[in-house]
Amino acid sequence: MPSVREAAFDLLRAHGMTTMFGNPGSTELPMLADFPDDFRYVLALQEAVAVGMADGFAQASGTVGHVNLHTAPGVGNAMGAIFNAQANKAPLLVTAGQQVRAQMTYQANLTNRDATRMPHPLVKWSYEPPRAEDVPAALGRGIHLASLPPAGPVFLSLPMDDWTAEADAGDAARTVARRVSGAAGADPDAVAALAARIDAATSPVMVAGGDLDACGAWDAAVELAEKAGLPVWATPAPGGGRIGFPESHPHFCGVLPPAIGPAGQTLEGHDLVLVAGSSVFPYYPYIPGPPLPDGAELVAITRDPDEAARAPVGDAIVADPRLTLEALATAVGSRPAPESQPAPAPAEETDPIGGGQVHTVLADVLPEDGIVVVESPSSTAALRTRLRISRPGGYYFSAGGGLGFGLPAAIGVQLAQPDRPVVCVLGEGSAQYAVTGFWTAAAYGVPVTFLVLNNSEYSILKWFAGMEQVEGAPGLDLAKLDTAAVAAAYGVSSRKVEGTEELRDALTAALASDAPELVEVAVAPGMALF
Ligand SMILES: Cc1ncc(C[n+]2csc(CCOP(=O)(O)OP(=O)(O)O)c2C)c(N)n1
Repeated sequence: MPSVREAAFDLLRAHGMTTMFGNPGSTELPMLADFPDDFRYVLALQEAVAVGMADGFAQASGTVGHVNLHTAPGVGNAMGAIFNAQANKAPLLVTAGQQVRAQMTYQANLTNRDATRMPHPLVKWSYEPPRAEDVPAALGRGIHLASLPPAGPVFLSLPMDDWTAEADAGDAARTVARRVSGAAGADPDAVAALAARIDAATSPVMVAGGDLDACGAWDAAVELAEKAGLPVWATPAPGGGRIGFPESHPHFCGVLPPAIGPAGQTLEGHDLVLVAGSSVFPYYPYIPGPPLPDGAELVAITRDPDEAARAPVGDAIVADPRLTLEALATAVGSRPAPESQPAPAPAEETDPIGGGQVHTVLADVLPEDGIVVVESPSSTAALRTRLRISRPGGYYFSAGGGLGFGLPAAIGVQLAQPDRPVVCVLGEGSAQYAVTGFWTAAAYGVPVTFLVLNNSEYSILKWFAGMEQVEGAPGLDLAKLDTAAVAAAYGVSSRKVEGTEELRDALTAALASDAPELVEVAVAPGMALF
């Protein structure tokens, strides 16, 4: 009979889940005993960083990411990152150790007394198997649930004495053999009706969301846009964790503003809005107004039933966006291409340089297959204007908005995509939420280029203060924060630069290096909107 541990690792292996992120404690050691040679354990020094790495890894690899946490306090540390993972729709298996079953009832030290309730609102399923021999089946159920749409994290609390128990060989083999797939196409009648609505519209438009990237729908989106002559907007940046349409394509118009009124105004002139792979819409801040132009209609295609149900306006089809867009591209009639948007004006030159200049340089030096992982709040808009990401899997951003995602996620993305250069673009404030990730990058030789924009303040919060008519709020300045020194202390080679020439040279060298490198650039305070 195999042990529960052998059966569990066989299952993980069968799903290609041979990378485990984690931070171990005494309650996790029995799971990690005799760690198989074909598995890789990636140590994070804090649990939120472990989850962030697993999140990036899961999204960029297309497999279920596995992160193993230390019982109650480890899960507690990880909660913000689990929140981000569910917003990112990252398929994650989150396991955590638990006290020995025999002394859980007495609440021995480190017992997580309400283990399944702890991460509950943030995960699709939270479970503690009733018996040791149920652990492999519970892991299997968790892996399938995490990856079925809408993908997201699941949580399993696993008592530490379960691993050496005997598993039933037949049950274990049947669990390992199971495959579950969830790409469901749309009802053909719904596709035909929607194609007819697109054909009948005077000026239809598409809004592309990040889930198009996750479900491999770029080609289908381009095919439909080109055939039906649709201009294409990207869904508002705060919730667009990924990019669903090539931003250098002549049909691409820009990123929709993230507030109700301005988004509605931007869509002015269109009578049918086709949203694909996004909620309607990830709004923030609150600027009221009609969500659509007068008389316009909206249809959303999403594989997330909750997104379909909660949209404030329009109809929705719950189906796989790739299959649905492919079917639509066949069914719609042809129309001429829309007028292209003019290229953006060069970024304004300032001293110190601004986010627009930084991202102009980044656009110049980033190889075509480069990936950016972005957590630079005041310069995200400028980055989207300047970079025009045009390859699938080229952009990752925290759809949940919780800081501390970017730095570890970039490490996970780079581990999943070792052949593509990864640049992690961080505000100096954002970097601080996950600095221990620098140690993992250095210790495992993960060659991420960290680009830190230092404006010595929480710029975006000062901008929000203006929006919210708040005056005199404390805690918005970050004088003397030396991120390069922090990264160097963790073993990442770091340098500080000023001006576009120094930045260009430093980034070029960092991208050519096969080790992690950090470039910290001094930038002007304030928002860089383009
Ligand atoms: C976990 C978490 N805590 C706090 C915030 C609130 N917050 C949003 S942006 C921001 C400032 C980020 O500063 P920095 O990275 O320097 O970016 P800048 O606005 O200066 O570009 C803060 C604190 C958050 N989003 N997530």
